[in-house]
Amino acid sequence: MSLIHIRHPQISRRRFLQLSGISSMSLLLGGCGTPVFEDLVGAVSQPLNQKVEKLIFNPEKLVPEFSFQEIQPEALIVNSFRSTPIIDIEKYRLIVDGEVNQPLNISMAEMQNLPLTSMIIRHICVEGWAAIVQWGGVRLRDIIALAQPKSTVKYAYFKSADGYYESWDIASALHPQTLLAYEKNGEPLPVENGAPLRLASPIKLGYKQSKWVTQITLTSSLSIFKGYWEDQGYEWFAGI
Ligand SMILES: Nc1nc2c(c(=O)[nH]1)N[C@H]1C(S)=C(S)[C@@H](COP(=O)(O)O)O[C@H]1N2
Ligand SMILES: [Mo]
Repeated sequence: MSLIHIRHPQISRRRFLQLSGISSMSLLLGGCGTPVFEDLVGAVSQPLNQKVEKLIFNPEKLVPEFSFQEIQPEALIVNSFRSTPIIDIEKYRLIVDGEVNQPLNISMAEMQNLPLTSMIIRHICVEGWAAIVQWGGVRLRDIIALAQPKSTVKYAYFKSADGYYESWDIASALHPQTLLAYEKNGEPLPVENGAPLRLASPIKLGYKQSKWVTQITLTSSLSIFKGYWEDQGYEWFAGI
């Protein structure tokens, strides 16, 4: 049983500045001045800011992970309901918006400078298959903390480049094992599996784990559209 491995466990403010690069951080700030800069750095060097902490109402029980030997490289079936989108990595940006104080626009280069977490978990698809997979990426809670959500936030909406969409309760989105993954089984994430960025989490069924995520919107209310499968009758919470 391995717990989550964090490659930069105690990331110092100075190290974070080096990793991010001040010039690229200005992109995170949307080109405006530096007063919020210290806040942004603080938000990642401590795992959560207080605003985010307030949003967590469930205990953060960690799901036990698997060992490296248990990975099943062939078992993860590509399950895409529309065609695989073509995404230009250089132009790709993850947008984080909604009820936040600091909307974000993050490139993959910036993403890869944030602390990397790796986990080995079981992916479960309701169509009757499962696979033990290693995912590497950034904790979604770190991205949410950077955006400085307002205390009204209860849900996260995920838009994907293939037209897929999903919504999650904020507690599940903030769970420490919910990642925005860009690696699969130690390799760069293949495009069929959702590159450049997909959700990966041991606490939700496969259809909640959006591939090719382009936009995350934090909101206080769910719309009548809850998710690609949910809107056809599948369960919304879909916890495991
Ligand atoms: N954007 C997008 N995300 C998606 C899907 C999809 O069709 N489009 N399929 C979902 C389903 S049902 C499953 S089981 C997993 C499959 O992930 P994989 O193709 O990497 O195995 O992706 C989920 N995320
Ligand atoms: Mo699935």
